[in-house]
Amino acid sequence: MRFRPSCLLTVLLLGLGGALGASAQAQVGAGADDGRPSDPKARPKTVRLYRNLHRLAHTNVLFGHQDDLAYGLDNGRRWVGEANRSDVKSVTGAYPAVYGWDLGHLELDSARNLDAVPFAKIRQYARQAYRRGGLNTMSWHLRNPTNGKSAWDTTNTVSKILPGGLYHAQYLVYLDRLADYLGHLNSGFAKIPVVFRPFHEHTGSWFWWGQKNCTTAEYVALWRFTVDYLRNTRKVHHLLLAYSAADFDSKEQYLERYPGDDYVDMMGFDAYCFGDVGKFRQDLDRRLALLQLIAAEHHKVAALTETGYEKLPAPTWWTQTLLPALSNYRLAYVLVWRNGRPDHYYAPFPGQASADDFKQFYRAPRVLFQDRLSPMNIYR
Ligand code: BMA
Repeated sequence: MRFRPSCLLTVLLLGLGGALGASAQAQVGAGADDGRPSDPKARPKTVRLYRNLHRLAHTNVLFGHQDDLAYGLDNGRRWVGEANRSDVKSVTGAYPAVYGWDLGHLELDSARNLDAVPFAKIRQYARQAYRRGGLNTMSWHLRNPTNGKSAWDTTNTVSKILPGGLYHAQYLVYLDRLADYLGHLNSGFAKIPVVFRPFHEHTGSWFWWGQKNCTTAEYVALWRFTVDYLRNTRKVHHLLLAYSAADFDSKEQYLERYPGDDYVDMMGFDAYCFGDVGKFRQDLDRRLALLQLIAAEHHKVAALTETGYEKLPAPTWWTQTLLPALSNYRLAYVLVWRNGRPDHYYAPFPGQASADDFKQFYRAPRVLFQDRLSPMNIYR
């Protein structure tokens, strides 16, 4: 649904009942900053999705989960690849609104991603999510093109894969595989719009594209080259580009490696809770406030692109920590990381300590899961 400030729409929105909070309804259409995506040739559904995300962020935040449909946990044991299963749905009755996937190892022409999810399955899941009216976002923990080691191999790399570099041809092989895959993400004749989030957490130094592992000019050149190649050489026009930092403490730091308004649609950051819940909340608030300001100045959509508290030991983390932070800012979505192992999960499953609190979080008017998002049709 696009939020045009018309009477008819107001009636429709009110008719949605609990779909939007009371304060949210009052704001619909007010001061909407609904620009076009940075790609001048963005496909119509991608353009409409972007407008709707801009508008929705005034009133709601979409809840997302990485690898939600691919696997999860059951009393601490793993389930993998069961049709229509989702830990988020097992607890709340609803699928998440945002589905995160990772394309790491696609560049190797591997059948499975770095977390063993088959790429053929990711395509099916993305299609299911899209048909339900959900949003797909894809990150890319791509291998180091200079030596084939992992994304966490911090050997000096970026200068060597840019045009003129010794490993540029190898990077093009990686990019072509990415473009082939994205180009075949479709539902009928329509390409499925994707929030693509490459070279993430770049203010940290744990990936080969991280802060200490390349210069600002190199990072920016890598981003621009990648986007130009996908758009101009490979004609991929169904992406919204997400620029997503790790920790940052100022606007200057956040923007230091910003590739420019023509290359970015969404601005976000990744932030995890590591036990000190109070500190997490403080840091999160400070960064969300900065992000909201920066995104508004650049007319971009803001999102909390990754968050979570591993193993969720605090039973009320959802309603007492995350929700109050989300409610204060304009964010299109928040995504928690994957339920990968009994010692590495970020969404509850039935019986998990925070499951009841997560049900309350699900009922918060501001937070949208798939059930309340679907009728809004973000692609229309
Ligand atoms: C990390 C962990 C890893 C995983 C990687 C990419 O945060 O979850 O186990 O391989 O993300 O999904």
